[in-house]
Amino acid sequence: MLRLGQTFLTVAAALLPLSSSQKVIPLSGSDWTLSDPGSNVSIPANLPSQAHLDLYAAGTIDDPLFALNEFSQRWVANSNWTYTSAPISGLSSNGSSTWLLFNGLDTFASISFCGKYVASTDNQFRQYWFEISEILDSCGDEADHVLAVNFGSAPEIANQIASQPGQETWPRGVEQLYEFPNRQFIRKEQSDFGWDWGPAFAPAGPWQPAWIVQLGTEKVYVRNSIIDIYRQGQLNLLPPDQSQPWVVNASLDYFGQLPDGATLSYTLTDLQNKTVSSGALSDLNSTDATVTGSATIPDGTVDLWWPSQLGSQNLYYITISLKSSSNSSLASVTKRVGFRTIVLNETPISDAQLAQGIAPGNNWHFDINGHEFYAKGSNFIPPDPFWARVTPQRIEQLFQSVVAGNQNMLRVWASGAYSPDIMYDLADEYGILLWSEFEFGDALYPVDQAFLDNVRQEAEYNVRRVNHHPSLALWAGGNELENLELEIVSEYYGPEALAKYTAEYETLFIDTLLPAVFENSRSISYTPSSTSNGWQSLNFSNPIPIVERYNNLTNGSIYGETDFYNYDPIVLYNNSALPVGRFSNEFGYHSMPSLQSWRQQVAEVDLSFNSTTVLLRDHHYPAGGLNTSNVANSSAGQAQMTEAVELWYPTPSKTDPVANFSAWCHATQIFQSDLYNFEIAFYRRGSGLPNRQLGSLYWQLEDQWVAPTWAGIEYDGRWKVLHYTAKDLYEHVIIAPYYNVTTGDLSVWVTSDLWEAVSSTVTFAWYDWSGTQLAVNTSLSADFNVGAINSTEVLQLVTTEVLGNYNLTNVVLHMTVEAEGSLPNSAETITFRHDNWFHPTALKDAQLVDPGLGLTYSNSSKNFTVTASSGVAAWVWLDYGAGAVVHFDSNAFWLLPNQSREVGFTVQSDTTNGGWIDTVTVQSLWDQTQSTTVGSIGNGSSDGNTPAPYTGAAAVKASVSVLALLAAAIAALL
Ligand code: BMA
Repeated sequence: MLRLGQTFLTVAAALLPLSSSQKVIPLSGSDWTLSDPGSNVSIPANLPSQAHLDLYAAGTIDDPLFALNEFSQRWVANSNWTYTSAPISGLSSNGSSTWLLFNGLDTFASISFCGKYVASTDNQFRQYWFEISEILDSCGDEADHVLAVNFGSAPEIANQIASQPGQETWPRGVEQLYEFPNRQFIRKEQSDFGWDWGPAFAPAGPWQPAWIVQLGTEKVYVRNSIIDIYRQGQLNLLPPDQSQPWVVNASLDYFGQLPDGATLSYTLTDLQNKTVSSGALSDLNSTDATVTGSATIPDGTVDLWWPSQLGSQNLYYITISLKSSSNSSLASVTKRVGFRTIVLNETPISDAQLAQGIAPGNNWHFDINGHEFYAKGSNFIPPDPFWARVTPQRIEQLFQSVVAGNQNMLRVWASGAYSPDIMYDLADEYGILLWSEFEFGDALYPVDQAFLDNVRQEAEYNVRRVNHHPSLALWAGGNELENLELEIVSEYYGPEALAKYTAEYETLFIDTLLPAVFENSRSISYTPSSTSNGWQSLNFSNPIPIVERYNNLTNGSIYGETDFYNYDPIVLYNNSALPVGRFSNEFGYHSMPSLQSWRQQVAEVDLSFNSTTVLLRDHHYPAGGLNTSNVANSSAGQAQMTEAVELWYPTPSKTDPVANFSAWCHATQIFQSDLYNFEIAFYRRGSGLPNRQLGSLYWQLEDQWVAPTWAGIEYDGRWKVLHYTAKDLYEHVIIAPYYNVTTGDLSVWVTSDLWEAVSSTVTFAWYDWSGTQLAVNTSLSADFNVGAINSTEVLQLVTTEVLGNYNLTNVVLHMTVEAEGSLPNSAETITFRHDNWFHPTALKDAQLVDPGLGLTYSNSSKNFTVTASSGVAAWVWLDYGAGAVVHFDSNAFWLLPNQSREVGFTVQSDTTNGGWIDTVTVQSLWDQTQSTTVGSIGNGSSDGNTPAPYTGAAAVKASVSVLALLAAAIAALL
């Protein structure tokens, strides 16, 4: 992976105009006041911001994320908020034009300058610019140069729009209603009105930077731009000819006055500032808002950009210069770019593919630089209910976890906000493909002309803003539109309703959004809905080239992507329940966060599974309205987790109530991981089956508060069990069991996503739980060849036949694979190793024994060593106390007696000055049922185990830590 450390420079450079007679005054800063006469508030404020954040900083409200403040702070969403600037200095009256430029106003804003009305806005996702020259000319002195932006209440305005006469309605159940209703009428982050993993704050405010720009005559300001890099002849959605030269198409969006005869040129440099290519742009085309041109760069001039683990993340800077006919600079834009092609390949299965055993139908996978690859990843949700406080550092820490978790793709889910540039910048550097979506989800939307025009503007702005990033993988119209929304209509409201709403769906998601992508970019594919069965036909001689397939399916053929949820925990290990498609874009089950995280947002007295606070923070299932007593729905979600634990695992039984709560939280995470392991292994095995399955993106990467959700990473960055086990199952070469509980058929497969065939050696060993090897008559070792991005069966048996002499509750199978090979685009030979475990009965029924776990820490090697001494240790778990975010190199693994594992770690943040090391504990499934004697895990006690012994230099620290543990335990009791 390439790291540049130049991210911020890049962003700044992209915005800086290079012209002497321009003045650009940033409005960011703390010189603002937030007020609402209705609630008698007037406090210092910031830009960018959202009202809740300023109110919290001023002490007017408590932490919005604490306990049930979400409910008690609804008045904030129902109020009108005005952001007022201090007098803006430096505005000269001799500029020929003066403009306000906002990169994002959330959402219904009325803007005034010098006390005079300027304009109103109604779309969180658009950039707005307004000329205020006349107002400035008639304004008094500098003290009057005051900007005020008044934000109306989004929930109230949404209700007003919904109740307008003649407004569109939909049948009951079509709008997935979380908390505030009517989100589909407004262009604002849809999850701001509530979702099943988050709170509903409906925040308001200037959430993105803003500027005042003054221009001289015949001057322009470039407010946005697009750079599109593609192979000559390339068409969206079709694999291009990789031998063609690159085309660079650049288009600048400006305001001001473009003089006649202006020219465009480009300079492409590498990151060391060495010019790689330069010249004039040809085929110039200008309007009163854009100026466009293109150049051709021969193939081989540049190195390709690749996703993480598939090659290097080669990046370049491109500067586009706009000059007058007399060669003086009008503007210049620099963006960091990469050269790659990425295509969502939905072409029909070819004869050659059929001959390889691939089932007929259509492909549905991504090709990077002409290569198919296995997409491994998860779904990204807004990392905070308040985007204005999401720092680049937080995104970078998440992306570090994504890459450390062996993921190469994120689906940036459709009902948050369009990702900020910094997110794409970081994804470019880390090699993470971002499947990006327009912000529509789990509803059908209005199609009146004003709404469509508004959407088109929003789409154009964002498509053009981010297109140059090599990490941009796809545009999708929205979330669960065809597979959920149109299905609901079809199932409950009949063919007439289906025809009407399908036509409306096409008006918005095909006729409006597709051209917003295809008329701006040749390099990016578009699909109207995640999830879908893909296109049925593609013909670029039609103005709208795609015809969706919907349910025009042929028996025996396979199409499209899958989305799968089943909250009956019996689904675990039931292969026949899982969908067989070409790609899985979401699947999952929720789990509780850790005790350490709960403590950040919930009072100590509420730390129990069914406390009102914990219960009501479970929004699965959502309240479906504004009631604050969603006990029945929340209980159903909580029950799904507890029933899963009771069905499959030893039930936690600790005497200390907080330790018991913690053990339950942990148990729900083990079930979640078990289920995702099973599903990821199933989807990945499909790469070698007729469905030629080429992607697994689970739901969901991370949390935006502390609550029971599908996340693998908690709000502060701590990894749940899931992120560790997904990392393991996303290794390149994996071995995994597939078991039919009813018939006893066990089959073991090796799956590889490497781009060349590898020969592998697999081993099998049977044990009882005490770790004694069993004389089971099956193969113990064998060699296999696994094809490129493929899977191979390496063992097949019927447990009842082979294990007839044994009690199945006392049998475990350990399987390993070792393969030599290379990563794509690398000559280095690597040994890939993976191991896995199979137990024929539920772990609840297994004859677990105390594995006698021990833990040591070496200060010199900075490694922990975990050892099992007296039995097979299942789900070994290294844990650590509050105040730090640490990722162990491996966790949630299994150990045989007399086996030990060294575990390194990465510290992501630490307020304990290294003290977290002394809080590390180790446990396994066995410990879940052992009673607790002292304290609680989160404060560093050992959950019923004696604190782990340390060796070497760390021993000194350890003795200090015993005191710290005691102090913490006493504090917890007081
Ligand atoms: C899918 C997602 C989200 C949702 C998740 C869990 O529906 O697309 O809308 O949060 O599952 O229910």
